[in-house]
Amino acid sequence: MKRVMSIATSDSGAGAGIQADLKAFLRCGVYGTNAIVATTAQSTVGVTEIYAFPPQVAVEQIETVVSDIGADAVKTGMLFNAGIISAIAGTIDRFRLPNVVVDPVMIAESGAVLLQPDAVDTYKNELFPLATVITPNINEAFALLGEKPDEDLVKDCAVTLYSLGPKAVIITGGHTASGADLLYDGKKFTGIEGPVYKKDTTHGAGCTHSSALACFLALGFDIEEAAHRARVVASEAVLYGLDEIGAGAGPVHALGRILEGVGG
Ligand code: PXL
Repeated sequence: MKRVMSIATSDSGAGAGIQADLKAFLRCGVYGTNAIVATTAQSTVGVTEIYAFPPQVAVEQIETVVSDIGADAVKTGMLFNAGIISAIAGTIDRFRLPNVVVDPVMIAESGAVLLQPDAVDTYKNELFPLATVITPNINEAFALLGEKPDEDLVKDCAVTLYSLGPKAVIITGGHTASGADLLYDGKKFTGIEGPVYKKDTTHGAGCTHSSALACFLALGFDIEEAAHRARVVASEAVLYGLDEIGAGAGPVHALGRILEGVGG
């Protein structure tokens, strides 16, 4: 079985973060491992607290897991501060980890700040150059460049992000009019179309997408095919999302289609 590691933050409500990543890994048929860099006290309503671990805590989890289990791909999610990002980049580089998907999580749907502002440069200088794919949403893509989101300039934005060193950029479309993801691999732009479900159960959609992308790269698909497949997994997780869980935006349900008719 292929092995994929999530390097990210815990969501106690289990809709996003490490918990969403592990559910997506199961959905995609890989063995998931994790390094927890920080933890949130969080529900469907919002984030009440964030506690970041010292960077070495994450480094030791990666070293321990990789030297036994190994990894065919890794995804990074919420990394919260510059010290953690820098330590993760150094460890990914030291172990030459393959198929690195970087989801530069910055702000939760609820508005909570999930990345300290002074950490943006560390992403750009240290982690993006090691990435196979980076997967910002449109708000994150422009925020990384210190700009306001503008759907007319999204291709320029992708080109600028590509120049920072990843092999490809996917600007996810969940927050745009068309809903398509935009893939740029340094040569061409590809629109990754997929169904857009008018549902509020989007908490964890970005995490599910980047995790699924890492899985499909681990499974040997090229970036474009992996992007199409990840889009399907993320859209389905929203479609099957769980309105009945909590009072806020319900969590996605990555296993919804597979579990249809079972239990519940
Ligand atoms: O969806 C981005 C995200 C990632 N990681 C954690 C989160 C969130 C959004 O709320 O809480 C832990």
